[in-house]
Amino acid sequence: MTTTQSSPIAAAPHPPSRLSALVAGLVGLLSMVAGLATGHLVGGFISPTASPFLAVGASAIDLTPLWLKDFAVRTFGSYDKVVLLSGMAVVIGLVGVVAGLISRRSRTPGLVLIVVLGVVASVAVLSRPTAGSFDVFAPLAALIVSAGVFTFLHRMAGLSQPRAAGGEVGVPRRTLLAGSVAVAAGAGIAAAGGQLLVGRSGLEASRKAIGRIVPTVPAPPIPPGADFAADGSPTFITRNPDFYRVDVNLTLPQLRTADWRLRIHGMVAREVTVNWSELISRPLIERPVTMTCVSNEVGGPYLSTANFTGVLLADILKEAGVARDADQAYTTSVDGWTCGTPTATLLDPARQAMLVIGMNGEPLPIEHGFPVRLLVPGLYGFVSGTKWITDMELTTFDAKRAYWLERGWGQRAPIKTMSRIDSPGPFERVSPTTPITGVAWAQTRGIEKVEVRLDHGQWLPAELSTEVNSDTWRMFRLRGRWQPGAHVAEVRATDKTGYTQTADRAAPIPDGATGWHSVQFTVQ
Ligand SMILES: Nc1nc2c(c(=O)[nH]1)N[C@H]1C(S)=C(S)[C@@H](COP(=O)(O)O)O[C@H]1N2
Ligand SMILES: [Mo]
Repeated sequence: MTTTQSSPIAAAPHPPSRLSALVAGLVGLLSMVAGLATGHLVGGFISPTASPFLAVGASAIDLTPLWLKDFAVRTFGSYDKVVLLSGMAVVIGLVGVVAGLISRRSRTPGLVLIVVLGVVASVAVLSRPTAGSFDVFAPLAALIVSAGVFTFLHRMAGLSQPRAAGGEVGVPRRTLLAGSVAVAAGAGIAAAGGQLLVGRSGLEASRKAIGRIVPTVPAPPIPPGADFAADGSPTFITRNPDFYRVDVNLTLPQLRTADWRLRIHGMVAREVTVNWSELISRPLIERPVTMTCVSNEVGGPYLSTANFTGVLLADILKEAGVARDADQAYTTSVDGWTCGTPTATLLDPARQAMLVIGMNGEPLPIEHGFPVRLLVPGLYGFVSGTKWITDMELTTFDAKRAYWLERGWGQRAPIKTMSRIDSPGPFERVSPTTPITGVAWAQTRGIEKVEVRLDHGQWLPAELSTEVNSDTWRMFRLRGRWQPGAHVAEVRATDKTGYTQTADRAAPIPDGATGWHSVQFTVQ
């Protein structure tokens, strides 16, 4: 009865004998891994550079001589960082094994080594250029967990050793093994969790680090008469969170400014590669542009307007020297999505195609293509709006087929002259004096006239909002006194070439919907 041990660890009667090298090494390795994983997780919550693992890696990069960096980039290409981090993991793992091996009799030497490493990691974290004082909690957590796990596993390992004297074992080997597996699993979960958080916040940090986008040539202020939002039209500028979003992505590409490059190659006289700092050192033009998706149904929501800031693409293409017969600019985003744009459109100075870095004064939101996207006024997004753009090949339409062309959509897709009623909404009950408002668009041509008719009667010219430029939408408003009862309102726009939008209904596929938008409503 009295020999029953409820807590074998606390009741160990003798100091443990020497640990086997294998067990000691494993104890050291696991405590190191547990500490680093914890530090990575805590760092994920604070800031990516607080992760002791990443901070040590970043310091290693800073301390690497240029020739070695060049060698790494040449040898490993874009995997250079993966190679660095894997190498570091191996070295740190080996140091952990050493911590175990020097502690086969007593825990003290291993604990001293762990504390020294904790101090080194803290120094690395705090010496990062963007370090905040909270960052030190990550290496501190790493140190505490590492020392704790080391103490715990070392004690358990000691108790599981056969006694020199009697060969009696305090803790079954199974228990030690289970403890080790639990530590390894916990470390794996913590590291993965940290990686998730770091991935996200690292990107946000890269975006935040840009600050406000200051254009060299700011857009003129938007005139107060540019919308009839008070009467139910959209606001002239769409707020970034409200801007429509269309892409094929389940998860968003994680591309930092420091890692961004655009390679312009193919049928060019000189291949050009632009990186982030080169791009933003060029003149930055700000312009409001209305983007539209080809999949927008008549009356649909897939169009929005923002003040975009970017670099004029025609200038960069001139530097590259595009071959005369290269009729297609075939662009690819970092995740492999492709897009074909007529080269002539990109080279047309009047078109002002841009490599966009800013949207409404902010760095491009991640879901809209951070850090850089293509924007070509007047073309539907699927043939012009490459987000997360990293590659542009000058080629021909015969030679290469882009993502949506392969799936049945058109090859050339200029935005069609269209209009939409926003207020009254479908089947809304309104007062007799509620104005009929909405939006019309014919990017590059501009809107000349919008007409509304009620119950298939006379077309009535609507009032137009102040024009901002021909690449943006224009709001309309028709005031009147409507009879009580049910009505149907229809709208049609005429652009500045004199073309009036057709009543013929066409589906969005292959190159954009046509037809008049109509709304039924009731006057009370
Ligand atoms: N990389 C990438 N870029 C893309 C797409 C995409 O799926 N992937 N979709 C395109 C389409 S169809 C449109 S309409 C616009 C939409 O841009 P937005 O989401 O910023 O409004 O992006 C274009 N650029
Ligand atoms: Mo689109």
